[in-house]
Amino acid sequence: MFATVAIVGAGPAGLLLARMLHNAGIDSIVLEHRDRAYVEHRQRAGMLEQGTVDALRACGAAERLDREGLVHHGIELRFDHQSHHLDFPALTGGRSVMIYAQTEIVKDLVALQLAEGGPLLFEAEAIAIEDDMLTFVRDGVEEKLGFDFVVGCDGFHGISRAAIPDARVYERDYPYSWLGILADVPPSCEELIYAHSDRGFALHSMRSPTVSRLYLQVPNDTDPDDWPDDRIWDELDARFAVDADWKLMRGPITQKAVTPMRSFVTEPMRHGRLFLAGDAAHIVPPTGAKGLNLAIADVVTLAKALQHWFTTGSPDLLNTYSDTCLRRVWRAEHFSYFMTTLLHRAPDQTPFDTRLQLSQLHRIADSRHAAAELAENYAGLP
Ligand code: FAS
Ligand code: PHB
Repeated sequence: MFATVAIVGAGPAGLLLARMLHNAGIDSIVLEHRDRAYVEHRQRAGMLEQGTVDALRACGAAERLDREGLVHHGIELRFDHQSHHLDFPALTGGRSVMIYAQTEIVKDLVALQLAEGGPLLFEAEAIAIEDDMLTFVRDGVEEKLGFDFVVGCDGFHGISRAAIPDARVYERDYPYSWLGILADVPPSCEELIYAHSDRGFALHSMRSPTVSRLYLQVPNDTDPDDWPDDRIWDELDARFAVDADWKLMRGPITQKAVTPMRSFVTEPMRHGRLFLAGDAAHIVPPTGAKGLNLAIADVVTLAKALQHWFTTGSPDLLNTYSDTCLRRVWRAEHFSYFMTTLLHRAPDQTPFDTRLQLSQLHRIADSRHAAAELAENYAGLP
């Protein structure tokens, strides 16, 4: 078996890359370890930067997104029982963001790939990547796949990162996690609420006019089963408390999961014919809503570089891929770290630390410049 571009992983990075290469007339094969149902129903991100929406539209994968996506013109910061809205278009020269679940992006891209694209092999686990060949296992049988280029879109737990010799790793683990829920209840807000409280962080997001997505900071190693619905809603009520006429609507919780928080970057993101994209190369704490958007930005950059190579024979963009991506990655790493340490309550937090957080939050609420810095990073830098 041979493909011009072998893609390991059918998450948003691998699937969008395959779609963009298909549109550019470059053949690829996508290998995905899990089955279709698992990949399409794994609850993850939901906040899309304008660049992500533009990329999906440009490759013809945004028809349902444009019908069902929720355009948001800002976020609310809630602290000291007060609400402060950040007006993104006013602060960023017109940029907005969109809520559309990662699961839906994956479903849309899988459908397109199966209908029009190259092979998308589910339950096909890559087990070794060599210079011009990879080995994968399907139905218990080892198979070989030759390639001109191989792209590791296999996420944080994939194998591709290990194929880069002498990689430099930068990482930070956080002393808390997120308990994320899906609830069959209309959102209690038009746009997202990021709440700082003495009890810890909480985030009110959503998936549709009838489904809410909420998160609350919990200790690492929290067992979701220790959090019955009433306990979750009571805790969220306490953390979203505000001196205003506002009520958190409750409803049946249909999904609960705990996600640890980590910052992680591996450099470089390329070795010879092997390129890394998305979570295979970097992880951010989800407080800045950057993970999915970084993955998309990586493959947009790589698709352009591959198309440049095949149309001009110039390796220039391939040679600068890693540095180009890492500039954006480190900006997102810093912003995600900033938002996480600003809003969460560390187990060893002192009253001094809390005063510093509140001072920064008041600065953002009172200063157009400070608010613009957050809004520009959140809505996505060009
Ligand atoms: P993915 O991890 O999505 O996809 C990698 C794919 O590769 C998987 O399908 C995997 O099965 C496959 N794979 C792995 N090894 C393989 C092998 N050897 N052979 C073949 N296939 C293999 N980001 C946000 O912006 N906001 C959030 O709220 C948010 N919440 C998250 C919650 C969780 C639990 C996790 C884990 C991540 C979350 N993220 C969030 C980040 C997330 O959205 C990622 O940034 C995004 O999924 C990255 O996409 P990919 O790089 O495609 O990796
Ligand atoms: C989500 O809707 O899942 C979401 C939104 C913003 C974040 C994290 C998660 O910062």
